[in-house]
Amino acid sequence: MYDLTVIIPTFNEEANIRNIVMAVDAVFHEHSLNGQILVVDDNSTDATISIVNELKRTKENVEILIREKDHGLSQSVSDGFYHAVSDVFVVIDADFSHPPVLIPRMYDEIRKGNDIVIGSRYMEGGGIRKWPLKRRVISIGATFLGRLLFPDITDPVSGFFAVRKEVVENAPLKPRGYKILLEVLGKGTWEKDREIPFEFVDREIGSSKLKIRTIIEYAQQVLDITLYSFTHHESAAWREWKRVFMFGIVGLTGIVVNMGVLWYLREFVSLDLLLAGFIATELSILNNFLWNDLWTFRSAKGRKYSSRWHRLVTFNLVSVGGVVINLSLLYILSTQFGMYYLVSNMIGILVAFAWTFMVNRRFTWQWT
Ligand SMILES: Nc1nc2c(ncn2[C@@H]2O[C@H](COP(=O)(O)OP(=O)(O)O)[C@@H](O)[C@H]2O)c(=O)[nH]1
Ligand SMILES: [Mg+2]
Repeated sequence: MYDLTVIIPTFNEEANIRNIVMAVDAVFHEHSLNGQILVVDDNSTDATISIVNELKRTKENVEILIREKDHGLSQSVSDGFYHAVSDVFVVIDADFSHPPVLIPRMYDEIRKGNDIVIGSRYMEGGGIRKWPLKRRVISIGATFLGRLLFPDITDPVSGFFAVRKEVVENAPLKPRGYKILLEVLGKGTWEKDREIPFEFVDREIGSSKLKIRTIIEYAQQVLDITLYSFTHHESAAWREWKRVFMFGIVGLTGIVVNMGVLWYLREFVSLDLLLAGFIATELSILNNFLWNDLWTFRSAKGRKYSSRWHRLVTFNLVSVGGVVINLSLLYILSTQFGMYYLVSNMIGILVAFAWTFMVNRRFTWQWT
């Protein structure tokens, strides 16, 4: 039984495989770690397999798993989980895009009680070197989508991460495409995560295998995890969606308050329409604030560290911002882009909803 298993997925990596195995093994020695190295190869057509077999002769902690069907990076990593002989797994690329020197820190963080430790390119201190603009744009798009599910994780699609065996052991992973981490976050059983910044360096040798199909598969994967979270309320993504739904329900009660007050002020007080509208809006904002404060975000950190008045003022300002976004989109999309005004308004409402949710979550209630 090893302390940890470093899983290296490979496909035609003859130029890198020897160096990466040696580098990981050197890190093990330096930090007195009893580590296993598990190469999961998709039946490479170059010398990758023979090089690993040769390394195996002198290093008994090196293993290779050769896959013959269901070719794919995520599938390979997921197979690696089931073949590893330890309780902690670290996944790392073969092409030196991920620095092996961080492995001991990741392992430490797991031992300190984190379930998942992620090497992040997008947190402070992290970065990407030598990537063409196209790759950057695709990656930022993918990361943004992933963050909709896990807003507190800066790099939910990183290929460099450590995970405790129990997280993935019974998870119904449906591995496909490139983003195995997102699948682990979405379907795994975990509570605590930790991110460590690193600088991603694009490969010097060999070629990348990212294809258009990969992007389509990724969109399917995000959708699948979202649907999964709707029916598996113990999942991490549900923790977030639950709050979005609660926030939405509160928003609906706000509409009822708004309409009711407007009707009352017009019918029984005969107030000026604009004034009545203003009071109705303000009261509905107050209604929404109270329900969100007492229900949606009842266990938020911000409720301990800020006064209710402070939160109310922030919430009010964010709501006004939401109205401005809604009206601007209604106006711009209808007049500049010729969209049917009810459609522009619907888009405006959705964007304003997303804005008010995210900004209030972050600033009013300091949810993390
Ligand atoms: N087993 C397996 N490994 C793969 C596959 N595609 C890529 N890899 C490995 O996954 C890692 C990252 O792949 P790479 O092509 O460099 O992706 P990029 O860094 O995102 O451009 C490398 O170690 C590759 O050898 C695959 O289909 N199967
Ligand atoms: Mg690479």
